[in-house]
Amino acid sequence: MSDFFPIKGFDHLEFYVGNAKQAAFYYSKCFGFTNTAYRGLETGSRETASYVMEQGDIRFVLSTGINPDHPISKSVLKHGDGVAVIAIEVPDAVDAYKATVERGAEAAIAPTEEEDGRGIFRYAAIHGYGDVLIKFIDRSDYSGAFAPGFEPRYSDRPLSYETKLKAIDHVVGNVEVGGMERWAKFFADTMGFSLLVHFDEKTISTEYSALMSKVMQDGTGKIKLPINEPAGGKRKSQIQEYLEYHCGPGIQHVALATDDIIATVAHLKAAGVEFLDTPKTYYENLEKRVGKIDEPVDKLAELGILVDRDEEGYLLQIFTQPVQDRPTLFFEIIERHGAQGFGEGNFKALFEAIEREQAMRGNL
Ligand code: TYF
Ligand code: FE
Repeated sequence: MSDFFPIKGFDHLEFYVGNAKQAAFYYSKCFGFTNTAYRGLETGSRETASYVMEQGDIRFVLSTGINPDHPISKSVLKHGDGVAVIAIEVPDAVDAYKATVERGAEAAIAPTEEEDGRGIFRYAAIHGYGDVLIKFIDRSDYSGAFAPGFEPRYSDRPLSYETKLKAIDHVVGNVEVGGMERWAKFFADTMGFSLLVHFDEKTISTEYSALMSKVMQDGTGKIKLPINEPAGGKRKSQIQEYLEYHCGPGIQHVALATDDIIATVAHLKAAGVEFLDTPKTYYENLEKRVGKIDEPVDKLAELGILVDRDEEGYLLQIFTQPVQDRPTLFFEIIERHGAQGFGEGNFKALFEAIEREQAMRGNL
């Protein structure tokens, strides 16, 4: 199967937040992003303020509503802070919009052109799961800072510039029971994505809870979108907990790739980012379980980094705590050494760690 329109890769993720100025500070000071462009009252934007944050090939846009009636303010009231838009760069946004809408996607933003002295910026959007928008961006005729209306920012290097985050590896959605099939089919039918892996409830279960997941991928392998749904268990699934606090389907985690996870996690931890903890027993017999790895195991253990191996190689990964008061969005940091999986071998240890947190929140 191949895509119904060409895809260049992730363009950005847009977060809707209650206070974009402070969120920008967090992603800069703790995660090592640089603010490269801004739009707000000072630039003539009366309704919203947005901060473009960049690191490696990763671009986050942090947006807030300036009045209570703006859709961003309403989204934040309902969902809390989180990722509201998955923006994909394409060579032709009209073509991407038409291709998907013709195949049954629900239109959200009709093809739009914005022009300034730096060229023409084109975009369109369709609806994804929950209130998430999937935006198509064509910046091939645009050379300005991010988009028209934004002013470039020439910030100093952020404090933790050594975080070395490099790219968006995958973006995961949580949907309601029955939604996994439906949304996997949506990405297949409207965008031509194909199924990379399917984790059934037996692969992803602990003594107490379970979930199912299908990973959908575009033809180039640049866009990987796993979709989780809760499955039955003795206690509440972490996916159910998310759906309750987020008030519906939405983005659960964003995995950020690095080539030096030890340096990245050491910096994030020093900057105050909180991670799920990994029991010391995880590292007993580690190399018996995953084979020989080219990493200092004592350092991995010290930082709580998880290891998994598949036929093609190994990967290292670790998960943050939720990054807002609601137990909703969190980040994964991942370093791949050949492995193209998602850390299946770690699911049990990971989900047990999440359940310990759920218990502390009174949500089991
Ligand atoms: O993206 C993945 O599939 C892995 C594992 O609730 C995972 O990062 C899956 C579900 C989940 C947390 C992590
Ligand atoms: Fe993941």
